[in-house]
Amino acid sequence: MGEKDRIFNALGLKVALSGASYGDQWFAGSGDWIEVHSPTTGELLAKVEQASEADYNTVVGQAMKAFEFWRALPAPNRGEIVRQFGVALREKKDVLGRLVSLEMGKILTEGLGEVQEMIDVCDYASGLSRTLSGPTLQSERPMHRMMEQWHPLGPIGVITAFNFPVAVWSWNSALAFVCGDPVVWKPSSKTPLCAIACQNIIREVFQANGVPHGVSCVVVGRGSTVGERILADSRLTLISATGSTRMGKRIGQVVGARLGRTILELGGNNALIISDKADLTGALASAFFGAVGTAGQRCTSTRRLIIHESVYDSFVHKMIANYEKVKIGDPLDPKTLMGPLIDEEAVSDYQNALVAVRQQGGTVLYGGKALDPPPFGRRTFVLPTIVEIRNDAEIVQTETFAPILYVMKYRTIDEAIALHNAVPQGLSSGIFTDSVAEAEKFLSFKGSDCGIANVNVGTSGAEIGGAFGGEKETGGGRESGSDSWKAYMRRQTNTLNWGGEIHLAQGVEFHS
Ligand code: UN1
Repeated sequence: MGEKDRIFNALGLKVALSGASYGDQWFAGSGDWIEVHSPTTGELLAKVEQASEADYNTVVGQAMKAFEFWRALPAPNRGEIVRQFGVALREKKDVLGRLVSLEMGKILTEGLGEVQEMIDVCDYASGLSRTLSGPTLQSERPMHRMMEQWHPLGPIGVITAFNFPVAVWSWNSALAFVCGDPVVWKPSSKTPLCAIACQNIIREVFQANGVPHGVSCVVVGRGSTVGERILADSRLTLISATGSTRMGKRIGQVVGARLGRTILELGGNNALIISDKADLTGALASAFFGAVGTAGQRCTSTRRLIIHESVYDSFVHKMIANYEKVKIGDPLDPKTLMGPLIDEEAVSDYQNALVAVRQQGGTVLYGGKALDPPPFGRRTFVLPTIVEIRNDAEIVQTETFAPILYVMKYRTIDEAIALHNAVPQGLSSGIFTDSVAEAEKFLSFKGSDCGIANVNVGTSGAEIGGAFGGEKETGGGRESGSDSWKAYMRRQTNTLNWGGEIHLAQGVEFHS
């Protein structure tokens, strides 16, 4: 049995699949199939029949029904079921990590790391299920008490991108599940197999615990039909979406028009400042992983290096030496450091960005082209690329989801921070420095304007315990750790009078 068959068997996948599920059988009746090809070899992995609008309605109807049961189950019981999901993921870690590599193209250690993020967030959410707490507050009225409670919201919509085809769903759903919300998941049409596999794992756990169908739902479907339906559907109180800024603006408009809530985690344009006062060995390793890891297809990928002029030449030289050694090929081969881009469209984006680079005064220092001869005869493999260019070039201001790193010089730390912040996006950032003053300035209100700001740590590979998300065109949403759970619940402020006498707040007197 080949590797693909072994993965498929272990995860309940077949060559022809249906793309809609509320936990019972898979179904879909659109007659509209998508073909899923390996980004590495081009092999047809499977065909998936997408959900029609009617299928979508069936799924959301089930989610609405399931909410009645799910919200009544005590949160620690919900947490216990999410804990069991984490156990199931531990058992399937290897095979699910391999599926991520097979379908999405990231190297195996990163595929496994992605499943580890799922396990970590299950542990986190299960602990959290006992502490979804609100404060008690002091009332100005005698013998009154105030407090806050958090209640489940209802079914929520989760829209995810191809680049983290399993982890981002789990950050949202592990939290949503302990908070009492069913989840309707629309995965990227580029990676539906990962979604189907995740649903197969969780539905077994749910069935073993007597959870009714509808708490975990998947709809593989077109953005123009199912996607738009999700955005406009007022039964889904919250839409949590990961993807491009362009997509996020559309979601913000449509969901905003119905006064629904959103958690948006959109494009990044993440920079690392490399100070002359830094441990340059650590800086090099972090910049290299940030820029080349996942073939530059993380929203946290390092896209810009802002390097002190006194160390610029030697640092860039060492980066190039590292780039020259990158082994590009099959992501499931343990010797490979960089797999393919997701598809040929992504390669066109990479190539178009390089045309723009040349038109806008940039110089390609390394890479800049597709691999020749192409591994497996495929157009999806490109060289990781280093470009010297000005920060204000238009192409540097936009996120290209490819391994292109822009390098530039600075003189003073204030100039570095100004360059750092002079982009429309605000997800992740870092500075390498051993100077306390520089580090503190970078983390201060005058420093990085991003949702994530690190010292002597790269821009990508955040842990699940922190709130994840960013500012400006990144959309402002937060997922995963810290108090991100609050977005998945509704807050209720309570005032209780235990003294019997009616007192009006603000000293108002009102008698007949
Ligand atoms: C994403 O690219 O959408 O911080 C998520 C990281 C990962 C998550 C990335 N933990 O790079």
